Amino acid sequence: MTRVTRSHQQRAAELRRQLEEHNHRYYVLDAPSIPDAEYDRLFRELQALEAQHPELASADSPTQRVGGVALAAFAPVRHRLPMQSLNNCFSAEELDEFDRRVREGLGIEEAEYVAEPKLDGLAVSLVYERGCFVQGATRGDGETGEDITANLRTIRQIPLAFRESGNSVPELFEVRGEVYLPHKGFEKMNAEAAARGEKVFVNPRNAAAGSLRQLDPKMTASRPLAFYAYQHGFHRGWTPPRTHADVLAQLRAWGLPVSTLIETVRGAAGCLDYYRRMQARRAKLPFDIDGVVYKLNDLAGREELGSVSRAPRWAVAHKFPAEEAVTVLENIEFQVSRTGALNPVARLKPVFVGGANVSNATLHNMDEVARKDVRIGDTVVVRRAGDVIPEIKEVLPDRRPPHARHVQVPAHCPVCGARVEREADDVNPRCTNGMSCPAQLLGALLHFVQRRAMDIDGLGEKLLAQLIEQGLVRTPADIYKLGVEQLAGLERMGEKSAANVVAGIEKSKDTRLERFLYALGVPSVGEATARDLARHFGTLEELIGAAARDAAGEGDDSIKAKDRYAELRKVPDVGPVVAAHICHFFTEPQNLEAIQALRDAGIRWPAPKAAAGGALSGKTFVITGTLPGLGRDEASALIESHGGKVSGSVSSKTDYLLAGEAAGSKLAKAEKLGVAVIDLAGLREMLGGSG
Ligand code: 5U1
Repeated sequence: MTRVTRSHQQRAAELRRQLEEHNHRYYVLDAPSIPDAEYDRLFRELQALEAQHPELASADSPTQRVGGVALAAFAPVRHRLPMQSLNNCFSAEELDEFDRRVREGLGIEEAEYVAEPKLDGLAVSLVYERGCFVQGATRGDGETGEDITANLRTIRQIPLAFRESGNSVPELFEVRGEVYLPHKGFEKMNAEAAARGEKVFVNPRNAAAGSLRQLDPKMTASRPLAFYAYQHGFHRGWTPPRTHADVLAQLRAWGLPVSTLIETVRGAAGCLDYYRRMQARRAKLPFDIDGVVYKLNDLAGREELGSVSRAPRWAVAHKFPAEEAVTVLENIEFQVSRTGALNPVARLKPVFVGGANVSNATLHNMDEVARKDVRIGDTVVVRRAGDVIPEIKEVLPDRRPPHARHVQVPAHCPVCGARVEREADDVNPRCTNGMSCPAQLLGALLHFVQRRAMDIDGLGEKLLAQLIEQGLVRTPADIYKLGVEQLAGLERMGEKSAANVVAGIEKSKDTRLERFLYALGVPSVGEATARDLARHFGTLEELIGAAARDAAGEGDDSIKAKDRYAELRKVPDVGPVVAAHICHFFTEPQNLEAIQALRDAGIRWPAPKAAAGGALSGKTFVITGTLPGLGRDEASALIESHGGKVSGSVSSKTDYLLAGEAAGSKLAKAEKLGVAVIDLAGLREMLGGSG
């Protein structure tokens, strides 16, 4: 090894610059300017130089795309700003509705939109620190994703460093976009898998998802994944331009791939025209798209409109119609869900539709079966849209055979034999056996152990079914009594696997309150509501206390319907129906016993930090206008770090409007609703002079 000299450093820098440039031309612009052999020669020269002088190594060198060792698991990453989802529209009328809401919300005659293809891939977040790619994550539940940095680095279209340097590069910048698998890559990957005698992927989306979730980045590197950037996320040290189109131009200038199919259009008519043109081009595109996305171009207008229920009001996905196929319905069976509902499921003669083999389709409920007059033996149209569960669209009555027959709801549960009942206001007949029904128990346990709930590694459906069958698990708390000796005796379980499962169970005891609440399976409480409950109440005791107080008012006829469940309804996004479910769940003695048993088993979570005890705990803020010296993201982070919640729009649940200069319609609405309006100084005062 020779001593590294200035000329070595210069040569390494020059090689990296050239390689990045060729990479960009090849992968992003699709316009290579040198032959592959020449690229390989430059690459090998850099590799040799770095091997000779390890001091020259740099994480953003093109030689370092596939590096590091295989991981044991992906670490969680909390997104600095939630990764929202999009509302969908399926018709020109729904598009008009969306456009009308945007125009009315902003008080304008015509809105300008950026129209983009909606790729059928996986949303990811890429964080660049001073222009260097430092962290990549999956969307996860929108608030917390998984750290897949090493895998994303292997995607050649993702620049390891921005193409610009100096003052124009932000201190911190988050790019959002979609990882997808082009058709060619998908075919190549499946041909290779078939040649090895392995299972092939059914569609590019599944193949892309599987590739990104490889613990060994070398595996991901071997998959021909691609990426398109479509949005900015959190940023520091960057002043956003006026429009989304300008943001996209900036992303392109930094070297990120942005779809060339993106256009700026005017009004709903411009959107619809774009939709029709994309629909016509869809079959010829080199990748799957399942619709188009329209986003308000004006960024200030977006701030005004805000979000509702975790989706922005300023954007919408216009989905292409679902794909359909005709097949024969061979049987209707009833599946018992974790809530005891007997859901009719159509067993079909297998048919390929919407990129997947389909042999089961949902029939939703018996009202739907009656409405569509579905009978066993019928020829039916099956519809499948994207990753949505396939459904029976309609029956073809002309093709009904004479032996076609109606299906009856069984009087007894097909799994446990208990009585089935249907209450007057319920669309579903239900098994009346609660957790004593193995199907309900299995459903509840599968929900309980899933990754986003208690996250117990190794406890899959087959193992849980065996544990139930052998009577080893009758309640979720029984899971925590399992030992290696009991598990090792089960089918396909050695000592080592059993020890791994026990370790997974033990590890799951350290959790977070929101995960525990979600794991309990309270009717109509999904992950987002569980999180809101945990944030609002801070402790389980507070939540149970509020449920008890709300329940006490239930029998009081002097309380009007709209005032019922007042405490639970203080939680953002919790309305009367959800509040009633929460109230009933947390006052039912059996549920409280089950919760106590779990806590006795050792399940614990950290005491609430600022989130509950902070100066702003339980208060909901909306931010509007320009705040002196503080970006909106920073203001949101400040409020949240003191336990407050930031919402996108003013409603009767808003406690404070934090208003800066040039506050617009939100200020007027707050004044109309009597919401307290404060400025930045007022916020700082509430924080006791801190922040
Ligand atoms: N093209 C495109 N797809 N897509 C998906 N834009 C886009 N924006 C998204 C999502 C989820 O989210 C917005 C909320 C920024």
